[in-house]
Amino acid sequence: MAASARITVAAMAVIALAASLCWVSASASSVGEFVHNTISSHKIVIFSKTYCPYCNRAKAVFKELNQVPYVVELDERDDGSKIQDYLINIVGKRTVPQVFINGKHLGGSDDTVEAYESGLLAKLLGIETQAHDDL
Ligand SMILES: N[C@@H](CCC(=O)N[C@@H](CS)C(=O)NCC(=O)O)C(=O)O
Repeated sequence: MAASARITVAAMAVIALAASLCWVSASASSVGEFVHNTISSHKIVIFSKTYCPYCNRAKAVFKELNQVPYVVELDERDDGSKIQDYLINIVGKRTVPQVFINGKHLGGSDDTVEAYESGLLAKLLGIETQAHDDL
């Protein structure tokens, strides 16, 4: 192969590599943007999976409190796995559910039930509650 052809091939490889790095980074930042926008624009956010019993338990808490959370079902989205990976940066784990109240991380299902039972959740939501049902 002539020297000029080798240079052209090398240049094309560099351009392809740069383009793929840009694509990966744009896709990661759009996932991050989605996560942060979602958390900051809804009072209650649950990152969930439709078939997850722990997620159903967390959803039941909000139903009990007559609150309607904004639910992101990760198993119903093409970028669900990327969102779940991104959430590790914020919550330190890869399990669902992950619950956010007023932009702040509350925790998973156990944390949500605990906060419900202690009255902390009602306090965070600024609502009154009566006696708690076991969930
Ligand atoms: N103790 C955790 C349990 C959560 C959990 O184990 N969730 C399962 C789904 S039901 C999970 O995230 N598994 C890993 C995955 O789905 O990627 C909590 O209270 O949230």
